[in-house]
Amino acid sequence: MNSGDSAHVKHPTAKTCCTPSRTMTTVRSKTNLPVSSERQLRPHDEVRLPGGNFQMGDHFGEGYASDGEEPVHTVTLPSFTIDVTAVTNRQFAGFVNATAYRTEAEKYGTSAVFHLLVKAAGPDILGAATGSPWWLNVRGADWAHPAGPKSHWSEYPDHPVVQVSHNDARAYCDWAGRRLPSEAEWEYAARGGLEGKRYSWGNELVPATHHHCNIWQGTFPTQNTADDGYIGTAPVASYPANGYGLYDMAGNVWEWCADWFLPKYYRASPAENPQGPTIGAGRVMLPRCRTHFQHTRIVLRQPGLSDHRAGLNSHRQQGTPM
Ligand SMILES: [Ca+2]
Repeated sequence: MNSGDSAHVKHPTAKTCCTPSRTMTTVRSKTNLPVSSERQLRPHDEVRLPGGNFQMGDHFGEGYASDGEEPVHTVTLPSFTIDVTAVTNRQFAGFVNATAYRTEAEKYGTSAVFHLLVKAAGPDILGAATGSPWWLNVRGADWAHPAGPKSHWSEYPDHPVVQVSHNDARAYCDWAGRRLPSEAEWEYAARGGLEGKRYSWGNELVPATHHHCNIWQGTFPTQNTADDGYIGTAPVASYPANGYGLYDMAGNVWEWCADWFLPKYYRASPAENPQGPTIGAGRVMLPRCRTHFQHTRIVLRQPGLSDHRAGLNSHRQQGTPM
């Protein structure tokens, strides 16, 4: 499917980072978990990006007004490093095994699973989300059982970990001696050196019939043709990297950023290394994904409460002290 410009109609309504400690279990992190030598468990491939200026925000006027993707504004960032992929199930299992950390989904006992992906007995399916009934509340769904009690992460070791809240993602980062990227860092990284493009590879969603990310094809939310190869999540790095060597900067999963979310923030955002507002309506998730072109654009942003978790919530890490 080629998105075509005619389809792009504006919706009407719509720190300090620790230097990674390489000593094992002798240092306590901010979440009171042992700080690991993550490289002993699984290398986090990362790239160092050059500092510089870029134009942040929606160049096409296609976003939901309530998401506050405009105005486009100049942002300057120092050099930083970022993981080349989202954190995988295998990596998150290393964290849990080392710390016995319990995610918020495990504490609550339930989480949301997309209705076509549920692997649970009938009594464990507790109901549908108001306003988005394709998300089902499933007892026993958590990072280790991403589709419900009848699934297990080991079936998908190289898929991005899901069912993690913002609090869970920060706990992981603290343990690894790293942090979540700011929203500005994430968008800068996602652009891959391109200026003012819609996607991290250009302006066409599927150029020359080559899929560059895992999203929905078909009639949402009932028919997914999986033209890109996947109905659920895809293993990380299943599609070409962007110009900075980063994978999956569109589609596949939502990724948490460090920033609080305020729709009006772009109107007053500082030009130098913005860190987001001091308080907001939840944390920034980028990019909302998987359903259509609107959810694949670099600039897409939406809030999520810090304990929000679902079958698409994931994260990647940023490694340079600020
Ligand atoms: Ca897909």
